[in-house]
Amino acid sequence: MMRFDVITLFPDMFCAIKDEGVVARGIKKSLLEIHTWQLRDYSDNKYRNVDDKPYGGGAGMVMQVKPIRSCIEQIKQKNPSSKIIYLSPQGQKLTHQLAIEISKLESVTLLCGRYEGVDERVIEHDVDLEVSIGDYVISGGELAAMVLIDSVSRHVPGVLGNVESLNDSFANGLLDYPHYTRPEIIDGQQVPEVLLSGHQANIDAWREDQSLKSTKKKRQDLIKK
Ligand code: 4FN
Repeated sequence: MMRFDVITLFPDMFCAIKDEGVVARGIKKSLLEIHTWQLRDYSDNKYRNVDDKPYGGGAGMVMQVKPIRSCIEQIKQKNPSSKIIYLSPQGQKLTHQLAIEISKLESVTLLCGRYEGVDERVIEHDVDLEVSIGDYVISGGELAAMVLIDSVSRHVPGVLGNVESLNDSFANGLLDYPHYTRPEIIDGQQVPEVLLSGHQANIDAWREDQSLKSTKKKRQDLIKK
């Protein structure tokens, strides 16, 4: 059983993964738990603010230490060993390998940034690991947290069905081979002959070759030295 706690200003966004798909099935099978925490509940004022102006001036607002620390403290009361991960552009890039590593943890707390992000003292004192999903601007850490939860959950034993796990094509670090389904011909486009041959060894060899060719052509960077 793997447990995710998520600290966010937008807990409702997480119904996108809680209600549908692989993660939802993992929850139904009691292999995963996702708990969201509304950061505003840990505000210390009646307006429920959790942000303030940046020291040194400049645009935007910064998420304050106090509400985040109070929320983490509450989460750690039940799960003292939970690793705190801050989703941020400064983080270590999320890869297949890192997803596997994170899936070995029993309990993970994901901190989602908004505005200009969190006060640096949270990162220094409270965060165990910073993770980034890629180099582009996004408006909040929530989508990144959902990407992480999805990619990590797939590696929790039992979450994927047998069929899905067999098709974990990235296991060899290469791009997938092309896929075809019925009909055999559509608008003059044919399914490659070998896939209809019933000769499994030939099919496997063809797919391996297609994977390698596609990776060399489209993603040279994925080819191991
Ligand atoms: N993003 C860049 C440079 C400067 C700012 C950003 C940016 C959300 C709170 C962070 C972004 C990307 C990948 C979280 C981006 C991620 C975020 C992520 C993220 C609101 C502050 C912010 C150089 C990457 C283009 C906004 C680069 N993975 N700031 O997006 O949280 O996890």
